[in-house]
Amino acid sequence: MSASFQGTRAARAFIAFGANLGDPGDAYTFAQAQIAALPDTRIIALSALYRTAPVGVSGQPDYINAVLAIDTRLTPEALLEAILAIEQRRGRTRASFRAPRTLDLDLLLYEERVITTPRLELPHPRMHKRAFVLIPLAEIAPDTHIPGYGPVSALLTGVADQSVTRIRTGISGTLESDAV
Ligand code: PH2
Ligand code: MG
Ligand code: MG
Repeated sequence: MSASFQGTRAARAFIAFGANLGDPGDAYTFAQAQIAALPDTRIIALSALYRTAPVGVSGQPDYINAVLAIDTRLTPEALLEAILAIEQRRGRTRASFRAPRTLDLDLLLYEERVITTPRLELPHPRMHKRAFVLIPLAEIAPDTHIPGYGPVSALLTGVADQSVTRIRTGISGTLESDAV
């Protein structure tokens, strides 16, 4: 699924947002504005925010996760560099692998491209088993095909044991549960 703008075909790509330090609601707003300002790039859809239990790490605060769909004429490599630069502008430091973070932006998918380089792996190698990616992705694009794994919607039952709660943004960055 691709759109066309400025006369040239654009690629549909998906970016995962994550944060579990600082003000995640504000970080999501920041990320949206920064991604929208990238050259030859437009935001197509934004998922809600989700509060998620940390996966693969222990003793960390819950994460706030979301997924953005974009159309872009940047190459996958240029897009990756651009989102890593956005993390840096938010003051992201890499204390250690999987340390708590103020802003994590991961390139999940770029069309149905399969790329394996030291810098970039597409599709994102762990996305198919992470509810904190699959659930927000299914909210905005359930038919999305993950190369090697099939449609997003078919993978949801496999991650049903992972804790993910949809939330909405409240006033000045507070995050309230949607549950009533
Ligand atoms: N990111 C990680 C490690 N574990 N767990 C959740 N729930 N959400 C994340 O974004 C996340 C994680 C490394 O990037
Ligand atoms: Mg990540
Ligand atoms: Mg990352």
